[in-house]
Amino acid sequence: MTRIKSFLQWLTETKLGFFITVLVAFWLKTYAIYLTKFNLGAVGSMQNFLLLLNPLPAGLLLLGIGLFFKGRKSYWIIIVIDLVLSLWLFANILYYREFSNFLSLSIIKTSGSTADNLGKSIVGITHATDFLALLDVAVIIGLLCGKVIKYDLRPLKLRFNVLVEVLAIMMIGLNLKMAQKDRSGLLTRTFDNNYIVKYLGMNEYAVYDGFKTAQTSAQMAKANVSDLGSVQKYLKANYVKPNSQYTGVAKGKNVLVIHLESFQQFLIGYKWKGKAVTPNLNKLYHAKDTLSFANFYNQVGQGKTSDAEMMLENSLYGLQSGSAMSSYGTSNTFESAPAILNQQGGYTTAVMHGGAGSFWNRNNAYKQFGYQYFMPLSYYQNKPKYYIGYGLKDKIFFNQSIKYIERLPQPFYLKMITVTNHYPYEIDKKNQSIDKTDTGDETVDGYVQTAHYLDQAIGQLMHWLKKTGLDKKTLIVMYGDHYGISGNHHKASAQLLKQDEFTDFDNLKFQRVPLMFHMTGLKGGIDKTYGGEIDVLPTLLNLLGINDRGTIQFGHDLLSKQAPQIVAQRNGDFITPQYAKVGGTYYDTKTGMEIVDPDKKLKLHLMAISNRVTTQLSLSDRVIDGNLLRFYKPKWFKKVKANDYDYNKDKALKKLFSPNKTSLWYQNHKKTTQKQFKTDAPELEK
Ligand code: GP9
Ligand code: MN
Repeated sequence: MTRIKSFLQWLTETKLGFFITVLVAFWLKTYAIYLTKFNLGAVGSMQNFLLLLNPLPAGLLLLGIGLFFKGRKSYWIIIVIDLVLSLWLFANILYYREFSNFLSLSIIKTSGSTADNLGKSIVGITHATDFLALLDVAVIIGLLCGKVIKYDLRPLKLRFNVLVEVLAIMMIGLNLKMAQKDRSGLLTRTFDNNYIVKYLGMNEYAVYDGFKTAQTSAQMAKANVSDLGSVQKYLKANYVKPNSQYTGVAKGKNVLVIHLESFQQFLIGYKWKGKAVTPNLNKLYHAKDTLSFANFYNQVGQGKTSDAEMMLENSLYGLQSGSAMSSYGTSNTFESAPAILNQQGGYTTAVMHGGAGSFWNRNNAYKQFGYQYFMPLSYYQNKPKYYIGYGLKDKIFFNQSIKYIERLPQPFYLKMITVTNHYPYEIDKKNQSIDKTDTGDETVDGYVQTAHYLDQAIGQLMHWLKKTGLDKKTLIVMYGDHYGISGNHHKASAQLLKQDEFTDFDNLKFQRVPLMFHMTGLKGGIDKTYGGEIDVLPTLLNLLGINDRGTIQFGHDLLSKQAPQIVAQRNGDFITPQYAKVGGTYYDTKTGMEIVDPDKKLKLHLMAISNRVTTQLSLSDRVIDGNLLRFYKPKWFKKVKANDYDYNKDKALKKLFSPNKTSLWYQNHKKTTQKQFKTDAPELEK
């Protein structure tokens, strides 16, 4: 008893005791708020441990500043710092509720009107429990004023105060190290701000983001109109005329882009134990009204999915490191597919994805792209059994998307991003309907299983499209975003392909992913032209008959007779129908053999291709890191203003569900088509 008493006395009557009280209150409160107010989704012991730990080092560092002061001042400085940190936490709670993202200085600086919008609705979105973020500060002030906490006017030793700060910095370092170990590329790839907060903490995120912003704005400040001039000059000199036979064949049709997660070309036609892994996609691939590309390559870098999206929406490459959508998606000017289609063809534009809206900074980047609707996970009913890995299982996702698709005013441009076929390729027993492969490589063997699941989900969606007649009004575009099996699995890849070996050249060819354009009446076939993700937008715009001559796009119409067929990889490697380059080595594409001693002429030729590839990549980088499109003002294009878009669920759905004569729902006598979606998803069985 006396022990407790003397401990309480220490807490309330010494300066150090006061400091510890404030620190522990701040720490535990932040942790409680992490768990209840944010959707950080910590899984596994390491993530949970770091989540618990991470408010502590920053608290120690910042509150510790107060220790350097003397007397009563020291107490009040600690309280002011605590109050500032707590207000920051409070503001984050509100901001997160609206935008599923964290506050950063760049957001505060660049989007005054976002803050305005928030300001207007601040009362509406505040919950009573949010004040938990400020409660401890109020209590401590009360205790101090009520003299329960007594001032201890003795100064602490300077050496001690410095030690506290050093300890805090060491803890931050250790935290960072553990986080990097658990999630490599955490700070370089920037896939999700949620992850940075989860691993490192909210204040660390703010610092990190401030640093990134300073870096990007320095680059931007250096750029000027003449940089745009050199890009335009290059694009003009290398212009590829689209194939006029295909111009406008899909004019006025809806466009449904289906993003096939981690889906590689080799899966098409692939059989395991006598069973086709992707029967539905195989059928589609070979259908007479599908234009399929057999030599279509992914060209992503570290930004993976987001790089694929960047290329498809803008015909701009991802960046050499990190994700362009994460680093530049909030601030850059773009001339993207949704905005072009909306302005030139009256399209309604939307993205649906059963994963977190903050991933790859989608909830900001899509606004800059001009997407009118973005329906991430928060628009869907979620249950533990519906969810795996990064989002809703594809069948559940499609099933729940019907009610939104059928309400979209037509013509629409809709992108649906699947996610079940994602590393580590795990799916629960009930959803397994093909055996795993038997290479013995754990990360590889589940791949056919999740791919098979994705294929079934696609089959179900296609069935619904047919039943509702929407297929006749829609151009369906399907593409695989990037490899599923990385270059670290040569042995298992050789086994899958039934080859004796798997060379670096094989790995380059492994980067092929499907690209299909499917539409009733389309003159289809399997096209062997070499191309990549950068080329999808120009090809699509030509099919839709939308003239975009002069837009800054690095790709070209894949159906063009003049297609140069040089496919760049983000690291400068390339492949053409004749030659390929991987690292420093050149290959003969047809034989897969190394070109050991090229003659002078060939050498020059290879160098020329290589130069062309690197020039193109660096010019595209310049467009993004210099934000060059802000200088580009074609007459026909109205600049996108991010603030015109609001992905708040209630507001968006109110608008979407107000009857529109051009929607499928309206045309179906104002009845839902949900029943026409047949699924065997075991999670939905009664
Ligand atoms: C998550 C998803 C995954 O939303 O799109 O991205 P990836 O890891 O494939 O880049
Ligand atoms: Mn992906």
